[in-house]
Amino acid sequence: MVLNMKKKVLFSLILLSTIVLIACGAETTEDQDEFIGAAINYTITGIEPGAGTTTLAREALENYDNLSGYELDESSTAAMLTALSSAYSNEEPIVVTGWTPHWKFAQYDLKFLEDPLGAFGAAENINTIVRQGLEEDMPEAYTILDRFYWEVEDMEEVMLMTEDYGMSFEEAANEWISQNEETVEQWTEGVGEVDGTRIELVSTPWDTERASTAVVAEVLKRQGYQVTDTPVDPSVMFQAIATSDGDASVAPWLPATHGAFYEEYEANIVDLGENLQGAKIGMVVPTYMDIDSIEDLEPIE
Ligand code: PBE
Repeated sequence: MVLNMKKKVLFSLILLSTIVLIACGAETTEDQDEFIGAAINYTITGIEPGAGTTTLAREALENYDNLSGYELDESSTAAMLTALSSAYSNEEPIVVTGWTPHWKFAQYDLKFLEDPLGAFGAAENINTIVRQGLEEDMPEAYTILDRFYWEVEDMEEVMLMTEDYGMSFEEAANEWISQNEETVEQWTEGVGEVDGTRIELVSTPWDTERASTAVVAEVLKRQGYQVTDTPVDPSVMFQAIATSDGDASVAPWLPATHGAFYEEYEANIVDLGENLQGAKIGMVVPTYMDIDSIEDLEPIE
C-alpha cells in the first residue's frame, strides 16, 4: 500500500515535469517577443535628454509602427548602465539606447538590434569642427586639429586606462601619448610652437569625447597652448563653435547622431572631417534575448 502511494507520487511528478517540458518546448520565438515588450513595460531605457542618440530614439518610437505607445526613459548614461547591469545579472530583458566605442560591449555580451528603417543611421564617424577664422588666427592649432585622426582601438585604450586603472582622462591621455609617439608626431610634424596662446575646446560629457578631447588638449599643451575644455550638450557645442564662443571640437558624431544639430549650424562652422571611423549607435540588448530587430518588439495590444 505504502509502495503504491510512492509510485503514484512518482508517476505524478514525472507526468508534471513532462507537461512542463512540453510547454517550454512549445514556446516559439514569437511568444518570447510578446513576453519581452510587456516584460520591459514597453519602455526603452534611454540616456540624457540632450544626447543625439535620444533625439534619434524619440524619432524611432514615432517611425516604427510596432513601437507606437512605447516610452523612452530619458535619464542619464549612468542610470542606463545601472539598469543594464542589474537586468544583465538577473538575465532579465532590457532594451537600451547604446553606442560603441563603449566598455559595456567588453563587460557584457550585447548586440545592436537591426534597424530596418535606419532610424539610427549606419556607421558613424566622429568629426573635428572649428570656428570660422581659426585657420588664420591659430594656424598651428588648426594644422594639428586638421591632422588629428585615430582608430577605435586607440580611443578604447584611453577609456580602458580610466576604467581599469582609475586614471584621470588627463593621465590616461599622457600615457597614451607616450606609448604612441609616432602617431602624435604625424599630427605635430613641422608645426611651430606657440607661447601660451589660449584655445578653447568644446566637448560633450561622454567618455568617448573625454578621451579624445584629453588627448588633443595634451598635444596642444605640449605645443605651448593654454587649453580649456568645456563639456556641454551636443546642441550647445555646435552653437558655441558657430558663434565663435569656442575654438574647436573633436566631439561631433555624424552623419546621424548629431545630424540635426550639424545642419542647423553647418553654414557657420568649419568641418575638418573625420577624426575616427567605425562608431555606431542604436538599440542594444543582451545576447540572451531572442530578438534581432527593433521590429521584433511586439506592439502594445
Ligand atoms: N553618445 C556618445 C553621444 C555622443 C557620444 C553617442 C551617447 C550622443 O550625443 O548621443
